[in-house]
Amino acid sequence: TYALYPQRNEIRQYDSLDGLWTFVREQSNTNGTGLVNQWYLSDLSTFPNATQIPVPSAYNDLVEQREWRDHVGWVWYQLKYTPAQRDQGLRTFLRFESVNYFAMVFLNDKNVGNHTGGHLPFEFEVTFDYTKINFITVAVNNTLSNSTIPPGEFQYKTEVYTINGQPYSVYPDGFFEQTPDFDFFNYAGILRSAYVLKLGSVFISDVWIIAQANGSLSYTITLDKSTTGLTANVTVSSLQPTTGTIVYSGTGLQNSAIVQNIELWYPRGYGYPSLYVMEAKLLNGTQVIDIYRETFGFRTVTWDSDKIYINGKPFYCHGFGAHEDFELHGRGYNPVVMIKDLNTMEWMNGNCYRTSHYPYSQERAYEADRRGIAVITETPAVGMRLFDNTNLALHKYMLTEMIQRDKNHPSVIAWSMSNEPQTYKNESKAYYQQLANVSRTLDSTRPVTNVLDTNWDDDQIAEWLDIICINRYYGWYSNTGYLQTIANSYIGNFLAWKQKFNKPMILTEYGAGAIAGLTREPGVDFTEEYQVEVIRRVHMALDELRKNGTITGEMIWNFADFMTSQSTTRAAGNHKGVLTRNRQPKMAAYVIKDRYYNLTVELANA
Ligand code: E9O
Repeated sequence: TYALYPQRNEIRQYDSLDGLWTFVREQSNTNGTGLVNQWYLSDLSTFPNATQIPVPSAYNDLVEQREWRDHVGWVWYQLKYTPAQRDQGLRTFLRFESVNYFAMVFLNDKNVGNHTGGHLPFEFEVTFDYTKINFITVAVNNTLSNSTIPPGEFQYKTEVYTINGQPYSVYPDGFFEQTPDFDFFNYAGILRSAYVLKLGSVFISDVWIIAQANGSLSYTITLDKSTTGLTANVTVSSLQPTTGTIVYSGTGLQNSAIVQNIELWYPRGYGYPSLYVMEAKLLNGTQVIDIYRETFGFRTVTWDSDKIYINGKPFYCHGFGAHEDFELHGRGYNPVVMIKDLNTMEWMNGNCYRTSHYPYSQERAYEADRRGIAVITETPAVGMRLFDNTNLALHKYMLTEMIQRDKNHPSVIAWSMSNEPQTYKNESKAYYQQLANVSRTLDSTRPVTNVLDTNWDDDQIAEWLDIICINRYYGWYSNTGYLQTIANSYIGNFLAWKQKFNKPMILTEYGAGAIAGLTREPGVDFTEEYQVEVIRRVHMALDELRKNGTITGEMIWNFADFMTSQSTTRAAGNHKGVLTRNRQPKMAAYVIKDRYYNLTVELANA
């Protein structure tokens, strides 16, 4: 699989496959009726239950039927695609930015490839038939189990009474419950854009750029197949704030240099997020056979036992845990929502976010680069509880795909291996040691972290981490209603972690649920006042922990309300957002905005 974000230029072309696809839903939890009957051989639009569903989008919230929203199992997408005659002779690939969860891709009568896991891209080389309309069919299965990442419980249920000698069955035949082991709705389908990539017989399959604050630049260009006699012309020029000043030019598929007079990439508040673009021209003799242009920035992330540093300056991140989540399209990519989200983060003076709990779209990563927002990028692993070799192999694969995809983004300051795994279990120790090694082997320039909800005295993996990220909910999940206990609970807990591990720490989640408009004085849980009171108390603790060097960042949970599966603790979703699901502020948003403003000013003057 290839890592580069699709690009159109003088050489490279692609067709977008976004738009309406024919869509057929199998009944929940069938054993693949469509596969057995080879639905990919049929024109699915002729099926009586066929409809159209937009790509990109989750399908769950687009139809007014419970069975649609709560569907578990196979759905089928199909698109008719007529390749252009002039493209014969090019190599073609079907590329998907995110299909959740398991995807089988067919072109006409062939299964061209399968992919496991949402939120990371994949592509398969295909051969179109240039004499006819081609059928692109994608079968998607969203079933979660012990061996999916993220995991879920799948359970058949029966309960039979004997009444007057007759069996009386509570549940309908075949009844099952699917419960995700995580607190967000398992939105499914083709969640991000799809493409037909059109490339030459040899092409650039990867560009890996390492650019540090001292001006050191090294790059490696990988070709899709090993070929002798090809070389590359590489130039690096400024992109923002100035455009077009060439700072480096060289040749070869691999090279390194010290580049003079560069401007560094800084997160907002600390400096300007200067960007450069590397243009790689692949040459066969004098003929240019491929071009790829990748943005990047010169910056260095380091850390000691207390802090993260960006370009040698201590960096304190103040931002958000978030979700890609919105009405109607669920987790489907939408540039409108993405831009509104990033603008609102900036309005609240945030300087960072974590891609909880899966890698966000690449479009967002490029925007974070441009805006100077620091990002902790997280794999799709949330709720891990089973640390066996099957999961380890898949988890390594996902971590690798993620790092390969996002390695060139200066905004990415750390890799998070997972969120809240059950790392009080002994088996987690060896498992995470191996994962941390994968991260460091692939990318030695960024710290590796994991978001923990264990405690300092039972956690098994903190020793493998460069930065310890912790989620804590004093005053919400514990000591509910007892505001006076909050500050000391945080301070005591963080000092205990620090004493044991002596590593930089970030509070990656804290907060309280509030239903927008529900108010009461004095506040009680789920009112806007209570949310404000809790986070003010947490901020008192954070100020102390920040000033004494215990923590290097804070992120409130959550940026906005988001959808979850149904539970008695969730009222049409999780309401810990400081914004509503429609991105309108609750009272808490103004508290965060003020705090992050003050932090921005204080840190800039530090
Ligand atoms: C993960 C996030 O996806 N952390 C959860 C968030 C939440 O709001 C969820 O949305 O529930 C918090 C986990 C807190 C664990 C502490 C439980 C203590 C029980 C007494």
